[in-house]
Amino acid sequence: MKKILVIGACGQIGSELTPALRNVYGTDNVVAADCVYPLKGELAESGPSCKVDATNAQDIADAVKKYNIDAIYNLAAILSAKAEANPMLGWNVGVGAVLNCLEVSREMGCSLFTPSSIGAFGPDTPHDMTPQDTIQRPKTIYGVTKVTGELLSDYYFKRFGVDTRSVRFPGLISNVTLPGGGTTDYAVEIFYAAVKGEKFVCPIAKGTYMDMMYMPDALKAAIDLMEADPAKLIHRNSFNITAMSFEPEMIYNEIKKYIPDFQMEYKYDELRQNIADSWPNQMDDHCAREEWGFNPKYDLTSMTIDMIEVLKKKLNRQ
Ligand code: AKB
Repeated sequence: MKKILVIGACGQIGSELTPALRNVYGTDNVVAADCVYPLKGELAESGPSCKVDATNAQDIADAVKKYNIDAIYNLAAILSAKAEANPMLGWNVGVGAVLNCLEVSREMGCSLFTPSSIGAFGPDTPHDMTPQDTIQRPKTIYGVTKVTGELLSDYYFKRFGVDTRSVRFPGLISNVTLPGGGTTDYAVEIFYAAVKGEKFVCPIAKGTYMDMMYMPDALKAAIDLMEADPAKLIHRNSFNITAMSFEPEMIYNEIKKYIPDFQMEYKYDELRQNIADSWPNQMDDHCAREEWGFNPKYDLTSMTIDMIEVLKKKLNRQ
């Protein structure tokens, strides 16, 4: 059985990917690691955990050695808007951590999953049906780190044979851990406001389309890609994947079907709006579908129903 290290286990993706991996590979085979230690609650109680600061290569190497790890999911990230406010931090985590994981993987024989993002594209990229292989000239430090991570990961695969794989995640909508510092965060925050009965102030302008995905589909994608037959992978770093594309008015109207009193006003945030305008409206993800069977389950309607149901329970708003 694979032994897996999840770095950034307490974040938006890690807090759900770790239990999902434990379900597949067994609790003892999935080590939850984060720079904030000790871990608390379910993550700490349901399996092994340790401290890993991904900007410190020795931390990663020690964990790999101690737990006999053969696959790493590196989820350490500073999201787009937050990285723009602190570019050095964005670079150190976005590239430093990736390079550390690549080196440890090379030396210790691990496979490595590192998420890329729609942020790896920029204003010169075709915005509609954004191709898998196309212009990548992002104007954010987050995007620069994502493109660098993609290139380094392909380099380590070709040069050293490290089994690196990655997806370009769209905005991820989830109900366990809030994102924070991202451009697509509004699509999570809008649900919390609606379920709490609060008016939502939308930081993204009407008509701004971005790719999105519900977390269960993102988790399945990450696990499926790492299980995919390497002989079938033409691409590796990174695959376009998307489940839906919408603009704020569409998600607002969908939520209103179930919470009719819900209100939203627009007050756009210049930084986030500029970033959103530079990202694709909708990516073409046929390579992921053909090469490893990517096939998301949730669309805007089914995600909205599930999000509202789960958040009503979580926030005691039955
Ligand atoms: C962000 O908005 O920064 C992230 C992303 C799309 O990579 N959610």
